[in-house]
Amino acid sequence: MRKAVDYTLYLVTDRELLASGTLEAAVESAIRGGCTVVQIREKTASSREFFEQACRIKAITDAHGIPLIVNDRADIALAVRVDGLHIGQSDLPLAVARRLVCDMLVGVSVANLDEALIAKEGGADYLGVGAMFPTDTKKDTRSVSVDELARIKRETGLPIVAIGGINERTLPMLAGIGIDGIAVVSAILSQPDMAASATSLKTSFLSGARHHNA
Ligand code: TZP
Ligand code: MG
Repeated sequence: MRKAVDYTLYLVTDRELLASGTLEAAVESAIRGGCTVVQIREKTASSREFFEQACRIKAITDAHGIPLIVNDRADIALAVRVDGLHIGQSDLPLAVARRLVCDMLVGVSVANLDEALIAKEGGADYLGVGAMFPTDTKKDTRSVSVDELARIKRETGLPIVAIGGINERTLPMLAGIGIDGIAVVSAILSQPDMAASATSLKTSFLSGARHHNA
């Protein structure tokens, strides 16, 4: 049975954004502030480093009952026995990833409705849609309009998290779409008080973007 996930505040990790301290401490603070799901994203780590980092983060997410998702790497997701795998359009094909991880959650990054419908057809559990706004955190992003995000939510009915440049200033632009959550990196990890930033983002999201304007 796949875990039901609360996607409200989805933290994606990036060690390079930390001004000080460990990623474990940052994740702990973000969870204390209200993050509901964590994705570990490692773009430069060796397989061994990724594995060991994921094991350390899993000890924290498990202690708080928060689901942990691994980005890109089905082998690491299986080795660490996390709750989910997140893949993009250049990663393993969804059908192959699904075969490998069986009933683990599988999330797919999409940037338009066509990709979203293909991911739904292939059995994705949720979609990450972005980049919604300009971001320095990921260089090779495609941009997605708020209208396209709304179409993806409406036409797929899947749980949707918006990603890319989401912060207190941009969040109001997502109001009324009825998305399930926001995925953030710098709006938490680059902030001096990560727990307070998480709490404030969550409150703003729950008072606006989560709701659907008919
Ligand atoms: N995928 C699309 S945009 C992005 C990823 C991983 C980075 C989002 O980072 P930030 O700091 O929340 O803009
Ligand atoms: Mg990827």
